[in-house]
Amino acid sequence: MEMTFRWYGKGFDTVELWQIRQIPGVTGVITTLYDTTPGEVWKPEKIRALKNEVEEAGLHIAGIESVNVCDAIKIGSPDCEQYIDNYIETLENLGKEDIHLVCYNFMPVFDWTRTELARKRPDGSTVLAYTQAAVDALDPEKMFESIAGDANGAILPGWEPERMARVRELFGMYAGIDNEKLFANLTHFLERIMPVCNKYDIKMAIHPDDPAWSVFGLPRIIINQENILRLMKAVDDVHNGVTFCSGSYGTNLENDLPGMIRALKGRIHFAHVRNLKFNSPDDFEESAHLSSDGTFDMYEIMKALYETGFNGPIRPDHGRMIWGEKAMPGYGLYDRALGATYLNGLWEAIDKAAKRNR
Ligand code: DNO
Repeated sequence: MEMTFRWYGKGFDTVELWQIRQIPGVTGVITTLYDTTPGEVWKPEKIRALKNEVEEAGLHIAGIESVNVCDAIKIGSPDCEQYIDNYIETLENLGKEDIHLVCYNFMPVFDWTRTELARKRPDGSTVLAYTQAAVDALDPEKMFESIAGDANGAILPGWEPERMARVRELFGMYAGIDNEKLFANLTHFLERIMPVCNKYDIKMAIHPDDPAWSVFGLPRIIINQENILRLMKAVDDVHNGVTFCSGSYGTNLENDLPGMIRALKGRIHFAHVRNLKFNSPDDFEESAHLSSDGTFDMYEIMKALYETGFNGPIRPDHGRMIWGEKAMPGYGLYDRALGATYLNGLWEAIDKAAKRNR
């Protein structure tokens, strides 16, 4: 595996590349062109400039998170073929720049959903949190305002203000789309892009829906082992793969995370590893990465990745806001750096133990 760190790009991220470079063991960044809108073709010059900037800082681009899929493709509206062509062109431009991993999601309207961006924990840190009761009480159109208010001025990934201004319209567009239709549109999209992925060896890695169930009555499909395996079989090409996000699949306590990793052997191309602390099955908060701070056994998660021969990038995921840092919620420097260090420690121990027992 390679330890990496998400970076939103200069001007969007409070963290700088030179700081990432100083986190022990981190060699790559997971980045994006944050100022592109879903559906737009990524220009070769912009990709090249981003790549140069990262390389000048002594790092490399380990993957893109995300090339967002626009709603037309998810809905399968008449203009979707044109948008798929645009996506293919973006992939081609990335492939030509030697970029071989793309994370994306297929969640309608909202990307990940949290109800609090700054819940205070007993140690004074603040974290993102989710309570089902809060979602049930909220009008979806108010969701954006309630999220934006706490965002420290940052634009959150997947919550672009231009899209959120059209929330009512977006809901209307998804009116006839149920889980099966969404699944069929996803399969169609993957079938169309597989040739370019094969040509440039680009591994597509679908990010799970977060939380892993339907919110506001919208369809959601990438939520459990059964559905993700169904998708792997439906387009049975190694370039159709998975972002294994422990914090997203883990929102549903019925998901056996190490078991899922084993079942997906060979198809996980990217891993987001973080912990959650459940106060009840309907209320969780994003704790520190350490096993004892949350509900998941992080050792077992890392061990399952190790034992299945995972060799893609891992990144620590959302961190707590600590030490007075002001940053995009979940994406400060300090706690994610602690997360990376902890995950590296687990990996080293697992690796050494495995080699000794051989
Ligand atoms: C949240 C992230 C997601 C993720 C996308 C992938 O912080 O994990 O926004 O990047 O869903 O497309």
